[in-house]
Amino acid sequence: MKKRTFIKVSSTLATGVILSPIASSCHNTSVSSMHPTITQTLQPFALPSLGYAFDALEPHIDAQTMEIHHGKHHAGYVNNLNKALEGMQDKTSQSLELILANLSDDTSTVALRNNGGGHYNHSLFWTIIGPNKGGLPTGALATAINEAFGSYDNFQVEFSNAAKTVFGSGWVWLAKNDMGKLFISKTPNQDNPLMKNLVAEAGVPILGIDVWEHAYYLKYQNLRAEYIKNFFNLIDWDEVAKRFSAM
Ligand code: MN3
Repeated sequence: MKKRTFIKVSSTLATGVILSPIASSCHNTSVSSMHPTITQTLQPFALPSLGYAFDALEPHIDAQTMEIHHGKHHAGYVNNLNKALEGMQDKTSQSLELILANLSDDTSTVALRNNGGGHYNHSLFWTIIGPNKGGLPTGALATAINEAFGSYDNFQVEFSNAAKTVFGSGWVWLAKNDMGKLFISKTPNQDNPLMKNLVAEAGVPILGIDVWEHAYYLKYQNLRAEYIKNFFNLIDWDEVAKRFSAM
């Protein structure tokens, strides 16, 4: 094989790991069939590496919180997800996104819902924050935010207010519906907008904030609003824009 051909094939394969479309076992208009996968496509699922050091998000998120959050909480979701999938032969070749999209409100799939959501949500979360980030979205994403919320400032207020008012444990999302429109939503526990049978508004999340107490309590204690304010100093808008454009 010529060197140039090899490089082309390699880069296609590398991209495929992240952006491979989901097998077409669901109909084309479903959001779940249109967006890139976040986690690896082959099971069993594994804890992804962070991509930066535990202390890299200081002072906004402290190193101890990151170490426990990634190494204990997220690892726990991955382990329990794999356990929940044992014996579910029909799901062993499915992407996590497809599994989540097909969940129903059925008590027999509670472990799959909680741990599958937990793995997906945290895998997304680590990638849309990073050291020396923050700032403002640009390009098509900025335009879409302005269209949906009037202005970036309004978006920030609405997103922050949603995050402040999650009762108990949960997440707040910026997501894109299958009409291409952005929306903000709150979900309890480890649910997310991919779970189209379980949420009020379905879509593909492109940004999310974890407002479980384990995400901030060591540093912020009861001051969730401070954590939310500082979260904006960590958002990797280039990464969010990639997810926005990928569908
Ligand atoms: Mn968490």
